[in-house]
Amino acid sequence: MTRLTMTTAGESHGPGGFAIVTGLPADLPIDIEAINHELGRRQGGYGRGGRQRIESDQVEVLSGTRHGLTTGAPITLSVPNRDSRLDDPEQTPPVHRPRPGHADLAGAAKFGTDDCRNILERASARQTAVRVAGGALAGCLLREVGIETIGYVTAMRDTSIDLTVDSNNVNDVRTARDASSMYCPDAGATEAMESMVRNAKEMKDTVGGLCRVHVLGCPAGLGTCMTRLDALDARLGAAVMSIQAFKSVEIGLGRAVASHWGSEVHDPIINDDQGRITRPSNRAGGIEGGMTNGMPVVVTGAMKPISTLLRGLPSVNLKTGSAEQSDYERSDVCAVSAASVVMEHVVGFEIAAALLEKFGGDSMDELRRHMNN
Ligand code: EPS
Repeated sequence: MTRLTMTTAGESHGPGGFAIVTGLPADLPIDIEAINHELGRRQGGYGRGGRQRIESDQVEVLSGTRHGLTTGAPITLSVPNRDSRLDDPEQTPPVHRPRPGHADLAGAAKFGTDDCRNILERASARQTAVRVAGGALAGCLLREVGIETIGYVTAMRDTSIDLTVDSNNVNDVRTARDASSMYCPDAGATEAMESMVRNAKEMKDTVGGLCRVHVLGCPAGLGTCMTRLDALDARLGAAVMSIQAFKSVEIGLGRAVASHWGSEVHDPIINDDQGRITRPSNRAGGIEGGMTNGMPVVVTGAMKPISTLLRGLPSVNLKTGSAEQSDYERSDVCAVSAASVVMEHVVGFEIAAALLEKFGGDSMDELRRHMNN
């Protein structure tokens, strides 16, 4: 069996973002409209910059499908850039004054240059477009087997919401999220967050926040306790931390476990009225010992404020050595809403990978047979 993998390539102002996805079974229907819908959501959210008025992201599938179904071969995805101008020295000038918090300075040191342009072009969150495309592709598989993901913005500075999402309320939560300019399923919190973004813009500053993803319908036993790097929480952690600007990831209660007694943290194991084992709470966030336990998987990630500030931050010109404000590149004031879409899809991708590792199957029929067994 091939492990589900995704390799991406592309620069922010190059011809596009590209991904090769391997390991999906044959005969999976690919819902291009659903993938494009997620690409559209990723471009949205209050606080985004001018680039999103130029782009209109749409995926092109260049290999691995026929008549709308996967063949089992590697799938090549392309999300072309309209704002493609990488080789024009006037349009993409050198960047000598690194932005604190961005990849600029560390990348310049690593690659031995005083021009951060090559680094920022690859480090740019523009790359998340094709990652969303790959994640939404894996989402086609999840949907076929009854697994559902939902991601939203759960906090920004001193405003936060705390929701329990299950099969009874997931549709309402999604409707409320989709009605929110911040992708936050609470109208009051949305208003507060919008006003923070407005303030940030006025101050020529930026603002980050927390995103949360719930995965419903996961069978128990995805991931493993046997080889620790394959533990599902370890893999979800790596996936979420690989999103640009993410500085922490938590499963379930997360770091709050450190401030409670064991009896307040661990979810009791009880029989329901039909004698089936169930859990009355889900503080573990659906994962125990690196494996799903049958409860919804709940992952929260923190995105820092975007490191490109209109007013700049103290920096040093790498060419001259003089103290100057950091360079400004067109950017977003807040991209937390978009990040919630990215997070939903990188989490979904890892869940799909763990599902295929447990059940396997070269075709959808075979996967379903294995799951039914
Ligand atoms: C992004 C496109 C980029 C940035 C942003 C995300 O476009 P441009 O650099 O042309 O304005 O707006 O990138 C970053 C936040 C970053 O750190 O590089 C996008 O499509 O999401």
